[in-house]
Amino acid sequence: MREQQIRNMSEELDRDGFVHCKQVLSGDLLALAQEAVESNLKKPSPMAANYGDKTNPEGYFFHDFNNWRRIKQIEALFRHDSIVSLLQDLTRSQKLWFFHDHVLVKGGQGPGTPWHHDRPYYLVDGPKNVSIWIALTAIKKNHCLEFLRGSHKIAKLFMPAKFENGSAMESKEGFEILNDSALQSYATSEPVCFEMEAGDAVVFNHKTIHRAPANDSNRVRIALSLRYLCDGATLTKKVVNATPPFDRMGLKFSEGDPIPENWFPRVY
Ligand SMILES: O=C(O)CCC(=O)C(=O)O
Repeated sequence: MREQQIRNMSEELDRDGFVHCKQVLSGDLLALAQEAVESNLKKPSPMAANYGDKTNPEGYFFHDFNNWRRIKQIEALFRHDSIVSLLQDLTRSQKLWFFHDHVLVKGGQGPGTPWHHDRPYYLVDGPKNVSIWIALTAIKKNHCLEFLRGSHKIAKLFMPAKFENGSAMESKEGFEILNDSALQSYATSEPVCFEMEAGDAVVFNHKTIHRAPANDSNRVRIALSLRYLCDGATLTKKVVNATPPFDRMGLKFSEGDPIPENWFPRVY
């Protein structure tokens, strides 16, 4: 029964570019993830940012990245068998590396996140790379991530959008602008979103186009996204302002190099 369900979910991820996974974390593991975020909020890294609307002091959108080396709860989570084996089953990848963690906390009237896909923000490429975006609070369908079905199969790179105002970053050869008409032509169906309980997750391909609406509820929306690399992953310079900026942190590489495990640990 469970095997069949996982097989269906894996097919869904392959076909649609995303899949909703119920109760990935519960009990002590959910508490561990909540502790990790609290610890991050108390001691943000120099890369942390708040993309809140400056005219609205109530609204904020806190981000921070790549804190697993100093926040041990994050490392315990990304190596935990319940997450690793789920991703192994869903991606059917023979290898899995950890890329980075991303804490996202949206409170008050925290702003929406523009349509984008993650690949152009990352200096890694690969057909199966995924993020597991875990809700650490219950999130209503109208405040959760929304996905364009099948958009991971569009063979294009879209210019990253600035999270603070939704505008496209600089222009760069090889990257297209994801404006309304492009979105209309690529959306084969209505965007898909999910009602999430704390501990539910959505696993999505780094190439899947997604966005999130503003948090106009009176509840803080807390998520921890763990980003992984799968079979076929390589380093790439086809990136705009890499996030996290591993190149500016000292990672030297040539196009197509294999994944350096001293930067991105292998988890199986
Ligand atoms: O949480 C959000 O609002 C956006 C998150 C996102 O785009 C991502 O995790 O890739």
